[in-house]
Amino acid sequence: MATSLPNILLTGFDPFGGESINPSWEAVRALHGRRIGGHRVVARLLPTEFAASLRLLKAAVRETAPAILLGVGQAGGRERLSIERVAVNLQDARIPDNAGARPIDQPVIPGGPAAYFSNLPVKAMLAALRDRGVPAELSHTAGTYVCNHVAYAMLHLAAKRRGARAGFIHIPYLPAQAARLHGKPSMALEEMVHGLEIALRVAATTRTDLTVSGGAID
Ligand code: PCA
Repeated sequence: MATSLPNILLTGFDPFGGESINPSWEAVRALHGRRIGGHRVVARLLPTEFAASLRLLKAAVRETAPAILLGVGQAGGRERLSIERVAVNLQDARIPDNAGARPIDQPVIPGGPAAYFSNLPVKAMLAALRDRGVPAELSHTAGTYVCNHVAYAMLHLAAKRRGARAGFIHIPYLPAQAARLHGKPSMALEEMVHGLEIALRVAATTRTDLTVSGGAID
């Protein structure tokens, strides 16, 4: 029965920084209700706000009791699906969030560890994306803005819930956004949705990650 499937909580953000669209919500909402790897996808919109995003995230976790949490956010300027490996316990906002808050050097969770690694099989996810021809990379920083904030909170929540796993993927601008900016890469929405579906399938069906190099020197 559909209702007995474990849930994947998949989140996207509303537009910020002067944009009128956020590719993360467009991509995420296309997967709402889908069955992937024996799990049911529940998509939720989070505001690009430090405080409210965590309130909504916690409520969504209580409501859906997810086995997997995957946050998705826009990283304008990146040219590939960017699988984040780490989130840090730091808020340092370059621009105010959508509520006007601009925290500087504040922790996401006071007293929490300095950082968490994603416990999703990030290298297997990357390999599957590349095999299927979707441009993807591992990233070692999710920044210090609202995406890192939500990624850190997801990993913190997953660490406290037995068996729960969490991660975060940054995605490029959509072509319509890049068309108004000079020299910025973009990716079609269908490609992003396809890529997220591949990544989620691997996450849902793979327990042990690949031991292959994914390191970076710079
Ligand atoms: N990207 C921002 C926050 C919301 C989003 O989609 C970030 O990378 O922090």
